[in-house]
Amino acid sequence: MHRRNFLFQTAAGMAMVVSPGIWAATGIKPNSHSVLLVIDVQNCFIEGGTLPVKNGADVVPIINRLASAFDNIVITQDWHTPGHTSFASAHPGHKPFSTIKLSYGTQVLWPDHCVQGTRDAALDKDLKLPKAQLILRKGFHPSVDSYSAFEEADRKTTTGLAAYLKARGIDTVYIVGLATDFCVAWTALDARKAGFKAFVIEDATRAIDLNGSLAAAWKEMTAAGVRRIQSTDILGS
Ligand code: VGL
Ligand code: ZN
Repeated sequence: MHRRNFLFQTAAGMAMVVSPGIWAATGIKPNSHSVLLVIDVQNCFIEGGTLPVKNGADVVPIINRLASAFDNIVITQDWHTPGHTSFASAHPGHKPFSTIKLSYGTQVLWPDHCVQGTRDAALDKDLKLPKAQLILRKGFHPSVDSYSAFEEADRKTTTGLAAYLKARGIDTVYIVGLATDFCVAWTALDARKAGFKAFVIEDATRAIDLNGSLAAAWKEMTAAGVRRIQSTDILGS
């Protein structure tokens, strides 16, 4: 007997094949209202840098491949002043990877990293994103950190990214880069808060994973409606 399949787009842009009783994801299609947000793929977060994320370099070829599926690409750079408040070295007696209370809340203290204008802060040389339309720098206020590409850690100061994306008619963000549990997660959560649909492409991210931070980040992202997908969901296998 002939069985009919119905192919249609969901609100999230995911094509679903529906045959009697079966739902299967067959692909997620970014469109002209989507942006690929490439978070902090910088020397500092890759082997040989000042705050290396394990296997951080692995995301680069995946991101380069994903780029072909997007009309809109935005890159971010963590871009700290020397002596930035997120550096343990700015707080005598405190060690990297410990936490401290600052005026805006609890801050993880990091090794000095991604200092403005240094080679360490430059984008990874193998990242090939000639189509990227904006490079947004964040974390440049000496006394406020900014994991999120949307809003600084004081939860008051905007980077302007939500307004920029909305002015350009973008309603959906696909997030990749470093690190899954810090800048990627905070960006994804703020994207939801600002009203965007948000996908994190898991295999195009790598994590720091400090005291269970990776599991906690996925839990929070999932609860906020962030969709966890793989690059093959977009590119096929
Ligand atoms: C990041 C720690 C400190 C990140 C930035 O890009 O995830 N993590 N600064
Ligand atoms: Zn930083």
